Amino acid sequence: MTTPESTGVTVLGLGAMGSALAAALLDAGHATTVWNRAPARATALSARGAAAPSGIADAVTAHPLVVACLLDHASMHETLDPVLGRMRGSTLVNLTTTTPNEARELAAWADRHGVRYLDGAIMATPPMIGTSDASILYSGPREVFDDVRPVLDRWATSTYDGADPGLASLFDLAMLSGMYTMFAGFLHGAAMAGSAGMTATEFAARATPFLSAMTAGFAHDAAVVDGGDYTVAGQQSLDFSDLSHIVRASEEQGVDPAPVAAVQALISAQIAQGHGAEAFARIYESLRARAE
Ligand code: FVH
Repeated sequence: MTTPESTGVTVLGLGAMGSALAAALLDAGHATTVWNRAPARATALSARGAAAPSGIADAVTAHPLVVACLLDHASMHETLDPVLGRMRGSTLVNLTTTTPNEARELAAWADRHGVRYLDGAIMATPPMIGTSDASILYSGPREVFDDVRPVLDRWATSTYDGADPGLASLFDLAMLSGMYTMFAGFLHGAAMAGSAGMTATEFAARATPFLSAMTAGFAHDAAVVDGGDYTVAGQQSLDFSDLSHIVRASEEQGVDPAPVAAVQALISAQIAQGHGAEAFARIYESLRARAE
């Protein structure tokens, strides 16, 4: 399948993100068919020239390329189970957020129905779609990615992460895990400073330059982890990194120490195993142990 501008695309799911994806396709001149469970959400796109059949079967058979951007894994099955049998030979690009195993299950389900499946993970907000700030990760068969790439590139910088359909989701969720725990740490700090009357805005102004500078340490810790030697000289040791005083200070101020206590638990586990003199980055080994 080739995807020049004239290639039609069906978009299923017209929430904030699905609508942005469909609008970008219309902007680029693609014949676009849209479908949403609540039909009113198709009105604005229909006014811009999108076809909007009322039945899902008409939508998924309108074009050989179908893009889904629904709420979750369950809504994928709820929407497509009744019609997947009619999509044999089509390509399904799924941009719905799922876990890696849910993406793998959807890939096998599509394969059983003779549907080519590519999984995608959007690293952007709806207003970013169609701009150079947007990024979307993909995984699944390379030839499917290559075939539909001209359409994918309408939305964002497209990155191919490998044949395992779970990889796009895994790498997306890994980055979100880093982001959310970083924000939780910031908000915990804001609550500690707030216990003495500092506003969160004032704390943000002070914390942002410091925390931004600290991110330079990611590459350093990554090199230690990848090198597998936590004893290399010049590292901040786990003994030195003991955070029990921060946990205590938080409690003294009446602030829940949960985020920093979670880090302290990882440090304590490594010290208990006799690694106190080794680098802080060694907490990676405690986290990784759950996967083995
Ligand atoms: N919005 C964002 O910033 C993020 C960026 C990162 C990736 N996410 C994921 O994209 C998926 C869709 O997100 P969304 O922002 O478009 O979400 P909503 O605006 O809440 O729209 C949800 C759509 O899903 C439809 N839907 C929900 N349940 C069902 C169902 N059981 N059967 C069929 N469709 C369903 C819903 O339809 P309706 O309620 O209007 O009838 C909307 O079209 C999502 O995976 C994000 O994690 C976006």
